[in-house]
Amino acid sequence: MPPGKVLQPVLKMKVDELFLCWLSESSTQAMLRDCLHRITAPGRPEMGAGDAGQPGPLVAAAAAAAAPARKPGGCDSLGAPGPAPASAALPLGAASSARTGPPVRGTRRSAGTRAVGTKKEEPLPPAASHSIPAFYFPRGRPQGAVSTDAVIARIEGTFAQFPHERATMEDMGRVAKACGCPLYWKAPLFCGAGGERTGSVSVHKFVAMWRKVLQNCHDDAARFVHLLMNPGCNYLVQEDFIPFLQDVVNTHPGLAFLKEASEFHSRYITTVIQRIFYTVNRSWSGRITCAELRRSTFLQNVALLEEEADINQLTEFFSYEHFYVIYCKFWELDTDHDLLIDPQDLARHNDHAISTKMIDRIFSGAVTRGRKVQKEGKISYADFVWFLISEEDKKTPTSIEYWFRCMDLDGDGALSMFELEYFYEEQCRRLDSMAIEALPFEDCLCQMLDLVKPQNEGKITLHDLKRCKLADVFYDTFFNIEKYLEHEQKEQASLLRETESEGPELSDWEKYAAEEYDILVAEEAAGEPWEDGYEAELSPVDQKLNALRSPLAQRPFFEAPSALGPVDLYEYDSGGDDLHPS
Ligand SMILES: [Ca+2]
Ligand SMILES: [Ca+2]
Repeated sequence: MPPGKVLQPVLKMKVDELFLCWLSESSTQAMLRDCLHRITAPGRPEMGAGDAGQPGPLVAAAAAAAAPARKPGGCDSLGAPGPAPASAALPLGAASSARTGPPVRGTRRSAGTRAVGTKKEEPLPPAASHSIPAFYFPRGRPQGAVSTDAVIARIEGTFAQFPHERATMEDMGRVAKACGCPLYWKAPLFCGAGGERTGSVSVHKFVAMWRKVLQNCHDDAARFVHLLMNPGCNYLVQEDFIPFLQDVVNTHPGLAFLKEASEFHSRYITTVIQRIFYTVNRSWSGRITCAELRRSTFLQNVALLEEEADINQLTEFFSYEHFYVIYCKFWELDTDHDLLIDPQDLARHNDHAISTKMIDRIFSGAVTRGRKVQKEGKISYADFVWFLISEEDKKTPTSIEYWFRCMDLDGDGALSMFELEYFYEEQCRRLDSMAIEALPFEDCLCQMLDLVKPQNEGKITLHDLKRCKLADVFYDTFFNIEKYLEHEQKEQASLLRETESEGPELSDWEKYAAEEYDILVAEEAAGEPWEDGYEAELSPVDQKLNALRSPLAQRPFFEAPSALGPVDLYEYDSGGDDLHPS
């Protein structure tokens, strides 16, 4: 017998029992009698009414609260697994998901229990239950009275200054400001009004579009998604970000030096899109929903683009230096420069630090998108972005998930002793070949269990690894020989101290990127890796460009940038096979 079916009636009986128990208390009866008097006596009818029907309204209100929640849930139907209700609304959010029976009941019961306690003095809970406020807003929480008319008037005033009251992309900065949006919303606003197709937007079309957005989308996350999404979707896929990022490349002062080098635009855009999905798309669905966007810091970063002229300060997504490091690292491995790398290429990363077993797992499809590339045994530049960030910072949630997917050979959501031994065996062999005595697996296992302290012995879950704060040490022990030896040299205690004192310091990734960038620039200054027409007196900006120009000059082919904004379209084509709803 399914346990749910047994459980639910029993819970209901318990609720009834508690209710009867409460009802039979003499204090309750006295209070009810008192309330009845108040109903019959004129003056305070609302209180009495609420009280007399106490259990009724409670249930009704809960049902009413659940009902509207179901509808927007349907909007999200295309079904990114999981992340529907915002975590901020957790206690009530749990009750909203109509399918999970127990939490709903749990909430109701605890409300009733609380009523028993407070009932005696003051009949408060029924009044509160009358107005359980709406708590699920997939398109943002409606703000009080926003004066749409004033905003529209401001927009119309701005358009009046343009020839024929039509705005081109160049005018959109002023339109964005009239809308009250951060400057770099200009391209999304332009796209949202169909400007991409026609080259300019009429005042009527824009106002109609923005009015609709203001009416339906109540916060920045919902608006941003609405402006860039494909009609009928409620999420953003990778290519939806292209117009926005192409505009950043075209107009951000921190990227001005990249202006003529249009061949690098697509590389930069590809990189930033991957970083956005890496950090924001916590569900790994390939679709960023409003809820995911809202939980992330992406829109704050978009707003910062306006204030920060040095794009390298925006290390989370937009940093040019970070892009530069990732691209150069890829370039070193992709010897034939077809923008694909095979397992042998990837194995050369960091001087063969990563085990072959792990390299094979990366190519197994556990952490990559796109069947086509996978079938040919190669991964793309976009996949490499995920790899490098995960490899160099094993403490972030996405990174911990990335390596967990790789190590969980059977995909059962736990790392078994067998799976750990499978990876450790190669580490031992490699240590042997370096004439270093490896710890027997049993001893290593003890150390690791001590480090991770899994909740259930005999297997390690994702949750265990996220909680333990030393996922990097754990992972490196099993597949990165170089970093494993590094960790070994440090005391575990000092590792912990390091972790604890971390705070808002640089992340492992930021440290890595900064160090590597300096090395690359120094190498470039010394004329080491690519020396064609290099001159020693170049500004750092020119150095950067030169460094990029030289590898690209050797490329056998290059896609011409399309009007939309050039990104490695084949990546999205192959990714699209997986992503399009069937
Ligand atoms: Ca290649
Ligand atoms: Ca497993």
